[in-house]
Amino acid sequence: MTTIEPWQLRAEFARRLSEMHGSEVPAYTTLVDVSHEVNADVLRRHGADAERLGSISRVTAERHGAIRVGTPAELHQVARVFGAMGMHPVGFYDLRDAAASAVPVVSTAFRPIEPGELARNPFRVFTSMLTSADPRFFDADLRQRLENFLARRQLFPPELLELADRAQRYGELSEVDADRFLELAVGSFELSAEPVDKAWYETLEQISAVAADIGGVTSTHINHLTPRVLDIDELYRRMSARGIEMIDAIQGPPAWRGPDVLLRQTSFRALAEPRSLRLPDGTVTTGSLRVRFGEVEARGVALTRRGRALYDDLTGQITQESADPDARRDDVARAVWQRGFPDSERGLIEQGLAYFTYHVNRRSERPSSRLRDLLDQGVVRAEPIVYEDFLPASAAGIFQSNLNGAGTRDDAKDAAHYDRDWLAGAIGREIHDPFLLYERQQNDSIADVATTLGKAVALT
Ligand code: OOG
Ligand code: NI
Repeated sequence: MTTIEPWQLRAEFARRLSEMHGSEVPAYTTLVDVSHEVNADVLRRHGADAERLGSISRVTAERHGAIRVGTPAELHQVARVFGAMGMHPVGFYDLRDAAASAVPVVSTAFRPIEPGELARNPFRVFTSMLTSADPRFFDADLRQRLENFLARRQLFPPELLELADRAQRYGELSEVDADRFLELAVGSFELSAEPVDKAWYETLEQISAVAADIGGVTSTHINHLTPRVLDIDELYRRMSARGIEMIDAIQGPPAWRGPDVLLRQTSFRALAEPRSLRLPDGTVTTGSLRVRFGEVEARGVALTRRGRALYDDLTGQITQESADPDARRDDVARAVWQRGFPDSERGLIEQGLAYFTYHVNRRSERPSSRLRDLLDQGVVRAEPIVYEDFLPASAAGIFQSNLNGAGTRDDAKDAAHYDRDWLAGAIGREIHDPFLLYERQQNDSIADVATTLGKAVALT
């Protein structure tokens, strides 16, 4: 009997989700088409160099999704469904303070964590949970109503959760079960036709459009599905030229002459989608809601903690210097980077700013124990480890630029505390530290180099 492994479930889930989302949001299909065109052009122009941060087949299939849920119990169920597909929670993002507008969520990303699994299919889902206990957004009465509403809904059918648990327990599903699992999983993220209670939705919308999208409806849905592109500046130009309204900026590091690092993202604005609304007198009409947008991203090398601190510092400098009304943010950003960031991979290695794997090119009679010398001699080469995660400021920027009103937040009240340990406890799983995952991959490769050369080697 043929059995289906977690990575096959993940790849097929990503494929079917993409098909479903394309039928719901046609502009997404345009975004995917334009991304493919840009990628083909970059590949033609740069040849093998274009694939330094991932093979073209990986990049072409690569997507991240974004979903939003209301409670720890719902997030726990999400962890079961994604766990079946070999996707584990990585990182903790608190977007409540990263955004100027009211974005009352904390988030994690479910993704594969082993290099081999990432190579098979890197599908990841940025998953946000409403912070209903935060009194800056929800007073006691509204919190109670919200939590009662959320407690009554069911996002995932029990059959799906049972199949997910079976997949986790046995590490595989039969073909028949896999097909049923995928059908139910994709169905759980479709936009529901169930009428939205207009008054309740609007009550939450006054606080935050994100709160209304999560807690104002009885189901969840995929908010966006993001393709990866090799030249995001070119993509931005081509989408704008097609008359698609993009947000003002590309989030993340600037376009510059040095290596691509971390993550650059941009999006087209949320589109009005017809939704069925129930009015207070019980009649049902068709209205429209603007919630779902389209996003695209370019990925670069993963930074170490030190590299990340430098990134955050430069980002702060850019914000400060572009406050000057005569300054153009793009020019400021490029200047700040040229001044403060190494413009070569070798520079990143020297300063311990980014993660790489190391590989032996050729044997050597008496090899040095310093990786730096081995690189100079061409005995060893370094390959960048691609950043698989997200950036809180960019995520907040993407959320925010797709909200119409700023919402309300009462900063006189104390924030409710949520952190990584709390989230791990709530979903009963470890939340992986992204830095440790990259570091392990780098260290494993250095250990392999040492084994091959028959000599202990070290990075410094
Ligand atoms: C998530 C927004 C953040 C990203 O890629 O940083 C995000 C959402 O809108 O639910 O998707
Ligand atoms: Ni996203």
